[in-house]
Amino acid sequence: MFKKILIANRGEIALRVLCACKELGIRCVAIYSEADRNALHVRFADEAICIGPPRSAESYLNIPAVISAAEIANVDAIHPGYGLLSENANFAEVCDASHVKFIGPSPDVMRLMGEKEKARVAMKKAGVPILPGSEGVIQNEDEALEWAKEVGYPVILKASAGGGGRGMRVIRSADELPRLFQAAQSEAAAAFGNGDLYMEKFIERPRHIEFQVLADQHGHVTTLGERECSIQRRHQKLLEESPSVRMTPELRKQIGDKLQSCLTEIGYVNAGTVEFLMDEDGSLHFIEMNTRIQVEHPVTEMVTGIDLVKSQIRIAAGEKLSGILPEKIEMRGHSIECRINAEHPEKFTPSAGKITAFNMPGGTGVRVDTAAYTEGVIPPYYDSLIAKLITHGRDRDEAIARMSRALEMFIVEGIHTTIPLHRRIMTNPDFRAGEFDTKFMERFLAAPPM
Ligand code: MV4
Repeated sequence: MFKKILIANRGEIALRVLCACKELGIRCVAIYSEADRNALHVRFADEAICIGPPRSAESYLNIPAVISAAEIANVDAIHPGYGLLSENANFAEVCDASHVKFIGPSPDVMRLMGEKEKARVAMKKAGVPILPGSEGVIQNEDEALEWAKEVGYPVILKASAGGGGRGMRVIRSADELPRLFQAAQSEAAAAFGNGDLYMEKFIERPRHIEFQVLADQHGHVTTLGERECSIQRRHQKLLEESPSVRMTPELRKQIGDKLQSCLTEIGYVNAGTVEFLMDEDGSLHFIEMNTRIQVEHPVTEMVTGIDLVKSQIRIAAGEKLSGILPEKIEMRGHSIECRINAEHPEKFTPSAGKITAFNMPGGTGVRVDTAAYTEGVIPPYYDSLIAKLITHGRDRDEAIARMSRALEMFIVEGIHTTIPLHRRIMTNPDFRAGEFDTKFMERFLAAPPM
């Protein structure tokens, strides 16, 4: 096992990784920017190294600075958390060259999944269902018109180097295709330095459902059920749950088996998330794969009882899944996560500043992942997620009841947060009935508050 790990992240996920290291008896090294001197991940780490000024580009995203810290502290491995450098294949390659284990898949596999069009082909080969669409990258407008005719309108153009909703265009008829093709191509080229596009049939009101996987270095892959992530706004998830109310044991097993053979074939190693869209008929279609631990991983931990971050570290150290996981993985009850962001609950504008009062809820079935504290300062430079409130119950109704009362008992003063928004979502009849899709928040925010 590793003796010392560097945590290349901040905020709640840096603390989450720190917890895993402590439980495994591994020393941890925090890195921090000048804005994070008083952060909890610094306080609780065994060592801490300041790596630069507040802006991420000059600190947490500065590869030479991160690698220098790893060398000075003489660590065996680096855990990247989510965001920041977590899906940067070049960073993983520099780690390899510096003889520091990057806790994640190989750079080659990260690159494959980073090219969305190639990931689609890889999944299709293994029998994972994908949407009807183009084969390979689309070179020009004429090719796009041909594919659209074959697939049938409406279609969606996506950037191969994109993901997470950037650089997409929905096309409803041939006459608007040339203009939107050009727009998508230049947007992708500007945003990702690569204008490659591909096309899919467009699903009007999908649900976003993702599968959690764990894969070791010995060719073993396990799936740990799914998460429902349809409650989002502008591609930012607000609330996630596991299991999905629309999933059946048959569909879960069918998709799980296909993913197992696909990821074994590819040589995937690490925790990972495979994203699907569910159409109106309840069928799943692969869209993309994320090679990192995700923000919403706790809901899977709550229903499976498996510590995903400890699993990542043990996998990276060479342990087999058979030694990490129980013989039979049982899914128990239902879990929901509310993302608490330092934002105005209606305007969604960032709200940085000092927290003047802070009370975390607790009690049966309640978990809070956070690095916030009374008198702590939320800097304006980073992601606005300040806490994750997670509940677990025998069933969905109990998880919702626990969430409602936990949200009432969660006090954050001095800054605006999304807590009031979540309190309102908990009372929404469609949410309570499990009747929603990715357009839920648009409808919810358009309706007058109750
Ligand atoms: C789609 C789609 C409809 N049809 N693809 C947005 C984020 C990116 N990961 C994929 N996205 C979408 N792809 C087809 N073929 C609708 C979306 C989409 C969406 C997907 C998941 C969660 C929220 C979303 C919000 C708007 C659009």
